[in-house]
Amino acid sequence: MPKVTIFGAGNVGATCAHVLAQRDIADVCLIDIVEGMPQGKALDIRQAGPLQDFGVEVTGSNDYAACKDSDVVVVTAGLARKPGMDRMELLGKNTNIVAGIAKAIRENAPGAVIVMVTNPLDVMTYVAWKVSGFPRERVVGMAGVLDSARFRAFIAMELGVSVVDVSAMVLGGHGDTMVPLPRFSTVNGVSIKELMSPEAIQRLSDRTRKGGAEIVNLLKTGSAFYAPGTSSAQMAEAIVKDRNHVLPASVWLQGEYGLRDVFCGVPVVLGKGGMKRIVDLRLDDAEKAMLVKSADDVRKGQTEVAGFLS
Ligand code: TXD
Repeated sequence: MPKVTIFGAGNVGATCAHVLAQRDIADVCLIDIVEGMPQGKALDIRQAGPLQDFGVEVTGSNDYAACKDSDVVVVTAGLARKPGMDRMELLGKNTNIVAGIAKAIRENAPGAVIVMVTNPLDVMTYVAWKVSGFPRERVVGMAGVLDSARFRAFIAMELGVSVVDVSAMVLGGHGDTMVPLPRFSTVNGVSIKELMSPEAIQRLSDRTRKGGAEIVNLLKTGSAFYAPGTSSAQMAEAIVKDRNHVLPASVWLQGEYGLRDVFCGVPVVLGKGGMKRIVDLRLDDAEKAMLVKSADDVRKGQTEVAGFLS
């Protein structure tokens, strides 16, 4: 049985663990610094096994070395902003957390594929890549899968059609400058441009860009986790099962889309060993300009964290 380790047994990490277990995809190891919590959640998920008909092993640990020999490591560990903490302070703290985890992965699971989830997503993926020293194929960030799922859900809600018929593509960094691509979004092969007014498409694109904030405002404490946890599980499944799934992921670009030395969300083929190839879509000028702007934002973040890493 393959092994997936999840750092951070909070809302997103525990949801991801449950989804992976439910589908009998892999043995799952949850790691967190809070004593007893990952062990307790692991046991709880295991006890859902007889009810949901799954039998994979689910374990919890406070020891980073428990990620030993994992095929995939999902990283959701991090701190949320506390009152009085500025953005840079949070960035420094999360950089330290992710760097410590990346080092442990390098030592204990040198063949793993890392799926980053912690925010700011693209910048934290850069930290994991830098510190692990892994080839770019084995360090991917989860954001596009979630952002596209949100866009798909909104399109289905608007048109009153089944979500399973809706495909959508959202590229760019995980932030306000993400790039929903209506031209590559379809309902059973029919472009949404044929099915919706330009105003409706704009409205749904904007709602997608602010999808995370919409949920934070409703929850008041904490952020979204069902769809983010399931998105992370989908990426882990694609890798473990070598599915060659085409989905957007944040990867280290080396000239693709005219972008270099930056982590940014683009469509990739995801399977055994991680990112197998980048799918180079032909973007029009407006789409390209939005992607460049989004990548510029990530680049600024990469420069900021470089200070914490040296
Ligand atoms: O699309 C995306 N990429 C995202 C990202 C979508 C949703 C959430 N996104 C980010 O994921 C979010 O902004 C956070 O940075 C992470 C995790 O979100 P979650 O909602 O799960 O946060 P929690 O519930 O606070 O969980 C974080 C856990 C918590 O249990 C801490 O104890 C643990 O991380 N933690 C650690 N674990 C291991 N090692 C260290 N050092 C550590 N520090 C904190």
